[in-house]
Amino acid sequence: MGSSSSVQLAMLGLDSSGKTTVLYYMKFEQYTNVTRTISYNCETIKVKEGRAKGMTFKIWDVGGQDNKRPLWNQYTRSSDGIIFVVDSEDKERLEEAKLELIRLLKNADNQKLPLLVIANKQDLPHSLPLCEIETALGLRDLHPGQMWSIRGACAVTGEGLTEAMDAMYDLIVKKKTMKKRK
Ligand code: G3D
Ligand code: MG
Repeated sequence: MGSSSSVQLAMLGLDSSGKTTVLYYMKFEQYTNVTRTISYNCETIKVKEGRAKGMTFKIWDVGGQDNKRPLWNQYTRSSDGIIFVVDSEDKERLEEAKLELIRLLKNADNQKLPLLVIANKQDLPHSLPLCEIETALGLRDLHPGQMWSIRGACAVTGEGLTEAMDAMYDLIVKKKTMKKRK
């Protein structure tokens, strides 16, 4: 992928998982106090570090309240990848997050998109480790063709976000290479 490439990503997940905070940390490289997302936010982010350096990510951050979730497919339709954000401390809602992820990935078109799970809020004292979130979301049981990665992050300090976008970049490159071989 050329360093001037542009990719479009849909950032989804339950409300309050930290999607908008992640988006604005990536945009402004600092914590931004955000308000509740009513419909969506969209930002174009030029990556300054990591393997995706020089690339442009256009990220759609879509409201995660339950009445907004049916709209998710409208955003994934034109995307090159899906970022699914979860709150690593909210154990009660991990099951709900799993069900929404399964529902999203029932759509055959979405199975073709690389999936990056961001286990956000890793700074919180009772946050679950990545391996437990991986299990709780059933990532290993996804459709066999589904490409996925999981990374931990904290959208308040920005920790882990570069590595997360590196992982997304790697999946997109892998996908492109596989397509070319076919
Ligand atoms: P959403 O867009 O997914 O709905 P928001 O989520 O970005 O609006 O974040 C919801 C709340 O979680 C916000 O707090 C935000 O500051 C907080 N948050 C986001 N990411 C992190 C993180 O990594 N660690 C911690 N500790 N908090 C985080 P408020 O208090 O404004 O509701
Ligand atoms: Mg939001």
